[in-house]
Amino acid sequence: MATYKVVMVRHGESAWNAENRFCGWFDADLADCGVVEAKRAAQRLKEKGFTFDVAFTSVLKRAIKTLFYIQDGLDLHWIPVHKHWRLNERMYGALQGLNKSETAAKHGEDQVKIWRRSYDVPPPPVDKTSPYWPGKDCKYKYVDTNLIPRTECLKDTVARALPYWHDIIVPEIKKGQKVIIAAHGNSLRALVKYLDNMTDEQIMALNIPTGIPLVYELNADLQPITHYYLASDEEVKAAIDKVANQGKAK
Ligand code: DG2
Repeated sequence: MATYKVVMVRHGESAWNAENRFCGWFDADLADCGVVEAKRAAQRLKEKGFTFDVAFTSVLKRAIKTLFYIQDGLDLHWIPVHKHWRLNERMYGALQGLNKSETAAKHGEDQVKIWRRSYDVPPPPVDKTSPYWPGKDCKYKYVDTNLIPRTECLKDTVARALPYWHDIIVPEIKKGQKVIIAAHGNSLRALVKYLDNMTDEQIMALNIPTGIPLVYELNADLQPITHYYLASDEEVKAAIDKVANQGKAK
């Protein structure tokens, strides 16, 4: 019997997901289809009777807007929303802005898979003179610049997301608050790796689809009992395959 339920959702498809570009900390907006996915996520949650007391998201608008569409669909505009850079997407370094298929054609699909899915190999770092370096972005003006990454592997994302999970999210869960987390493919992979105690090899095969709520049922010690997506198996498989295939050369 689950003591707690936590819902995670990757934002709906962003403009850069639609263009198949590495996005990372670039603040891409939702694509039109991403808005549809976000509204559908709200509908899926409503159909299953979910409601929330508190929400957590990143400081990137694709996740913030997805969360808002979910709040809108559930008439939960009033709940507290906590936004934090520690839930941001993995910093994709010098790959940000590049097309994933073109990068695979240039460097090989194996190399792109390493950059996308290996646990501890980061992409090349972004140059501090690049427009994609977030160090001068006002979103991060209260963040110690030494904490703003120039690149991250998933291990780095785990290291910066977990303190937020433990210090900020877990106390809310333990108070009995119903929690939703709207974040990103890799910041959610970081949480899932931790929760499911996945090995560095197992996490390589995990792809999280856009806009489909993922429910984790936890026991009193916050150990996962089960998890499931709020969509049919076929729909989830197609959405996961779509993410996995983004790194293939065309
Ligand atoms: C994607 C994840 O992040 O890309 O940064 O390109 O979840 O914010 O759309 P998101 C990006 P992959 O790791 O799946 O290539």
